[in-house]
Amino acid sequence: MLFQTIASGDEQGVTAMSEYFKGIGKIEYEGPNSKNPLAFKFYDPKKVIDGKTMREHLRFAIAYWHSFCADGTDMFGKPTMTFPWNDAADAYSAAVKKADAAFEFITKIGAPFFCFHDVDVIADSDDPAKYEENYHRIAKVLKERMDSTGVKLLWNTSNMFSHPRYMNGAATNPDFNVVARAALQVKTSLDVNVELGGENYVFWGGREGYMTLLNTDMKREIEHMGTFMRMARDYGRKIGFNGVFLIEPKPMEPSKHQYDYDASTAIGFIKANGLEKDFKCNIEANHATLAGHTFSHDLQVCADNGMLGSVDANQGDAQNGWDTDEFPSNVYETTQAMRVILANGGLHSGGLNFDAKRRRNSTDMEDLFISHIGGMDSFALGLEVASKMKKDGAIDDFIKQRYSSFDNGMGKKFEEDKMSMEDLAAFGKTAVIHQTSGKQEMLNNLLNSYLFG
Ligand code: XLS
Ligand code: CA
Ligand code: CA
Repeated sequence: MLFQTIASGDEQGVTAMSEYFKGIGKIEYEGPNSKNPLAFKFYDPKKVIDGKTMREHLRFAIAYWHSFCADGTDMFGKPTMTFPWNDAADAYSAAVKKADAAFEFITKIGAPFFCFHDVDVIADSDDPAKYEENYHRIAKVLKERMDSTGVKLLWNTSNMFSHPRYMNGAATNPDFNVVARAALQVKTSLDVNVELGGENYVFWGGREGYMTLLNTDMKREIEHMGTFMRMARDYGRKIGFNGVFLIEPKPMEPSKHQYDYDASTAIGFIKANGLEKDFKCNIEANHATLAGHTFSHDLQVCADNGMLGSVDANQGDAQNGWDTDEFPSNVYETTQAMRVILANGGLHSGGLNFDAKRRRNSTDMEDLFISHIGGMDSFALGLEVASKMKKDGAIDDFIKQRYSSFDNGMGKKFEEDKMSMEDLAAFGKTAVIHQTSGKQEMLNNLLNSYLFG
């Protein structure tokens, strides 16, 4: 039994908790030679790299929706997983049990943070007053579990894509009534965020987009989204939300065209709406690849713009164009991601949130642990290798050298914006051009030697 006191639960007649993940204790680091599937091979939370522990660098978070809500249902099949915490007399008791299971899991896996949507932590209600009341009621339970375990809230968000009222969008809905109903969810989620001391608040706009221009005024919809986010920003600051607002880009799915297509688009939107002091991006690996980029590309775009807020750590499937939300296992990807993150001075108030689900046929309870262990180990490996790359400096030096013609003389003047087009063209008349190799294969080989050398 992990928790001795469950005041809010007891109050409501929910009896003291049972252990949901029986037979599984705290997951420990056992090192690369361990054959124990329930142990970390590479994630050693206390190991210091570049002056910070792995735990401080990686700031892992557990996603409530995939880990404690999704039951394996897909477009073609029924649930494959049954959760003991769903077996309760009423929605509130079920939510308390789910919270107990969640905090048992988060504590045993050793993640410092968690993330949730409003309707992950308590059943949705069509009655607005009930929605608010139920959400605040479960927030008290979450607060108590957070206080007793030390687990913190990386971010929460509002699910404004599942309910049929949002079929035409939330903040971008052509019906003002729906926009206002969406505001109730965002306002309440911000209230709960402040109550729980959240470090960030996320907007992911799955339905903020459109299917056809034949029924859509795109300009008006995007302007509405800007107005809505400024209102959210102002309200958050008013009630003492000191964290970072995050936009999570995704190009499509469920909408055909989504307004926050990728990091570049989201940053353009943030700047166009005067939100740059309060907003950054939450980059999901699988969304970046859906947009036709690499994960590290979108991270780099954010880092270059001072907009790297947080990360949804997962991976897609190279053979299809879906958002498969797999647990990260591709160490090339995690290494390149960690290289950008280290150069960014870390994740700051962000973290690595496992927005990832075990496959629907990975049905043992222990698979929830094994999948997270794999994801955490993959990022720990990525961190180790990225730090080696940084220390060695060969790749950074190569890049620096590649641009050295801008370090002095006319090149420097150009970078300092001190040349006219006539000056530049005159220089072009006499410029001597040598063919310079980009050396991509050599750099790939170098990356392999950092990984496996
Ligand atoms: C869906 C998104 C979603 C956000 C939070 O594709 O990843 O889960 O992270 O609403
Ligand atoms: Ca996500
Ligand atoms: Ca996703």
